Amino acid sequence: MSHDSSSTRTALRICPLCEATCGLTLTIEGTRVTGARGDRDDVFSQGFICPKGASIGGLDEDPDRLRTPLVRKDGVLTEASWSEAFDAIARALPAVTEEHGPQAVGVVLGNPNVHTMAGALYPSALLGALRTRALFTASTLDQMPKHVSSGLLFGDPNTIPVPDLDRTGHLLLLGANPLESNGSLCTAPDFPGRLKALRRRGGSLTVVDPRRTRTARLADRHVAIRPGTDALLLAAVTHVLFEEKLTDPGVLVDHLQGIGEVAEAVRDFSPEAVAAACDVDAATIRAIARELAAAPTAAVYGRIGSCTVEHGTLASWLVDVLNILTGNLDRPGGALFPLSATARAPRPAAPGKGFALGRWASRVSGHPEAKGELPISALAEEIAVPGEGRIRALIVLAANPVLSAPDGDRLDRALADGLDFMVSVDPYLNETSRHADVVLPPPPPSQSAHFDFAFNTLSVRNQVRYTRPAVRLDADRMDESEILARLVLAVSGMHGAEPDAVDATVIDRTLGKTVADPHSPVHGRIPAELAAALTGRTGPERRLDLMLRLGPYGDGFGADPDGLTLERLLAHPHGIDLGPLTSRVPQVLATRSGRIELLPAPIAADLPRLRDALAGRTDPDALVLIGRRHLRSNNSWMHNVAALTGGSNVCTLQMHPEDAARLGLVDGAAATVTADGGELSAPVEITDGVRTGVVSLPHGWGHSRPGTRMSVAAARPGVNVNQLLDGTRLDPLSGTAVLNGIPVTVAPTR
Ligand SMILES: Nc1nc2c(c(=O)[nH]1)N[C@H]1C(S)=C(S)[C@@H](COP(=O)(O)OP(=O)(O)OC[C@H]3O[C@@H](n4cnc5c(=O)[nH]c(N)nc54)[C@H](O)[C@@H]3O)O[C@H]1N2
Ligand SMILES: Nc1nc2c(c(=O)[nH]1)N[C@H]1C(S)=C(S)[C@@H](COP(=O)(O)OP(=O)(O)OC[C@H]3O[C@@H](n4cnc5c(=O)[nH]c(N)nc54)[C@H](O)[C@@H]3O)O[C@H]1N2
Ligand code: SF4
Ligand SMILES: [Mo]
Repeated sequence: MSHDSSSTRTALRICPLCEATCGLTLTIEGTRVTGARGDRDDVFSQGFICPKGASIGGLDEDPDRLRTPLVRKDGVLTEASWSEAFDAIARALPAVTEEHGPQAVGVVLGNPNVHTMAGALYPSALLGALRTRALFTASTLDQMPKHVSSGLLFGDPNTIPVPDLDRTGHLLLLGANPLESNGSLCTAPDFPGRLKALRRRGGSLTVVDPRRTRTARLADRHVAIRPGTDALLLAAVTHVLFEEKLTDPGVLVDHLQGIGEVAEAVRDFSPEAVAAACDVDAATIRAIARELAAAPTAAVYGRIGSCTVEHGTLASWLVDVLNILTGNLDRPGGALFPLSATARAPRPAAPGKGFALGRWASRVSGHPEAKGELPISALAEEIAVPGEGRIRALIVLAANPVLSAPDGDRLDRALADGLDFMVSVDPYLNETSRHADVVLPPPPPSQSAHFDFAFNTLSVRNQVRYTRPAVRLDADRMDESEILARLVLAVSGMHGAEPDAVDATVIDRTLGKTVADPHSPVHGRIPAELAAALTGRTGPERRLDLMLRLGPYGDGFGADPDGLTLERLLAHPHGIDLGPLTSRVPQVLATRSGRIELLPAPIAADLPRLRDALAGRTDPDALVLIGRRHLRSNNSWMHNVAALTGGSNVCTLQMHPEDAARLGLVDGAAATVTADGGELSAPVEITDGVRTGVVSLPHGWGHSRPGTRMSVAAARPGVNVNQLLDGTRLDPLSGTAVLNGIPVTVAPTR
């Protein structure tokens, strides 16, 4: 690789900007990324690219991106050296734990942790070193309901089935808009093309969404449901399957328990009973059920609009209940469990430990933990409310909860006034990181290696790809893996040790366990010899090699000489295709019964709340608020790339013409929106793309706070939709914030 500053070359880089994980071919002049196109030879994405991927050069060289650490000196964030920054952390954080106990240090993990290698490899070591339960992540603004339903049904919260997009005959898609989001919990580069291919091969698509989205416009049937009522709709579809004797779980029947109980549980939810609440007529609901049952293969898939709602866990559960009852779970063309190259190698089916909820609770409001996390909606009160166990220091990795979580103003105040010490690992000085005492900036994507530990477990095809840094790390920057390893050392009393020590510890521990496992190909071998056999230039690469070799396709350190290793993967720069998804039940099940537990007790206990929702809303003029995503945006942090601003990517309040007329609002007028948590004013965009009774604002805007350094975003700040929430509306089983279906009033701004 040449680093001559005048030369032009290309390099491969897997795009980290959304879950589609497209392979990109970057054009590099000197050390600058001057262009990006889809890598036609990528085994998975085959040349697909979207406007965000094409603009990655602009993001990479954004002049507002921090280059050096910032350390607060006399109240002011000041450029500092890496050693000053880690010295400050090593002085402050262990002292907080020592004085106030481990729960006094909170950790916040944001979305980009699933898009970086560092975010996959180091947070568990960090949490282990801190011994804190004060963990808050973007999952409780997102997919936690799916983790909970999977944990309860299958015994493992990460055992999530994905729709077999390329082979299914029918897709029932709820609350997702992959034509803008490019898909989520379903990694599929060129999701739009795959939906069009479904139609071309004679399959059908039903989209349930209060808005007529670009995805809905591709559908055979678009159901403009009333927000927040998907669980009712799905319960009614389930009801019809039982009533009309359309259930047929097929070969799954030997691995199921609780079918009769589910039939009983949905008895009250007839299409006629839910029609008014959902604002979907009973005949349509029956048609949805019959189509699902009649399709040769089908998959039900729900995302944000079915998760971040009052009954998010129930809706997520019903999605898979329907896949199971129609015999589509675990069969080609249905919904299947991917098998990632870095997953644990499959072992013989056996009962597992099951999934427990609520093993502890949050201090102030007593919210139960889910998957070891507390609701991020409760972060502000856990800092602000005095008492034993209050959070006094915070480590924020790749998160911007001041904009992304409910009631940002309260959190903003809590971060400003309630903390003794805060660290942010973030490339930007933004609404959240401006409160930190130390900001540690990771390098731009071009200077980072990439492997999709998370998304390969959610991928519509088994495949494996790895890209090394496309550009050499600038001398004054630090790789994010090293940043996080040094952070682990700084909080463990090992400040100053070599960061590789963290990786070596993980490798030793993993090997120690694996050689003791009779099902492992390395059973009985000597850990030190195996560790010495690992290849890779860096700690993260050696860990990747370890996982690949012990994984389902691995060489097992020689047990299968044709198996996967890091070296073999490096020899395939466009990736290795590992074939279509295959059936994995019962081997994937980890419930205590060893079966799919169709009606878990926590779900049954939450059903009365759903029954209460049958009453629906009575005021015909009532409005509810929902969100939306734009193709050229990404949560709160991509509004600083000039190439992606403008066009349809705007922070407007979408409203149906009838509602606008009733309220005396014209297109472009300022409207004041009021809800539990506050009010804001946004320009109205009148469109019949959103149904009556519903208004929509995108999230991630509101870049108007002082002390940030995002000049492009600040020029078009928009408003923070989450300011309308007070943080009290949660899906109780998962602790996920209700972000869709919020009652609001709207009036012209005076
Ligand atoms: N109303 C409403 N609110 C929502 C949603 C909604 O639909 N409606 N969606 C929710 C969802 S699904 C999510 S996932 C959350 C996201 O919530 P967050 O994760 O809190 O928000 P992001 O905007 O993704 O912020 C990511 C942060 O990571 C930084 N970052 C970017 N790249 C890197 C990197 O490589 N390394 C590091 N260390 N940092 C990086 C960014 O600068 C930014 O500060 O928002 C949620 N909020
Ligand atoms: N361009 C872009 N891509 C992204 C992101 C981004 O911010 N921008 N964010 C990334 C992240 S973190 C995630 S989690 C994924 C999310 O990926 P998706 O789940 O596809 O996200 P959205 O595009 O928000 O689609 C949610 C849809 O739900 C609808 N909806 C709202 N309320 C309800 C309801 O009650 N019921 C039903 N049935 N529908 C409802 C909304 O109108 C919207 O069209 O996208 C990822 N990709
Ligand atoms: S679809 Fe997602 S992964 Fe693909 S280029 Fe666009 S942002 Fe990157
Ligand atoms: Mo998300």
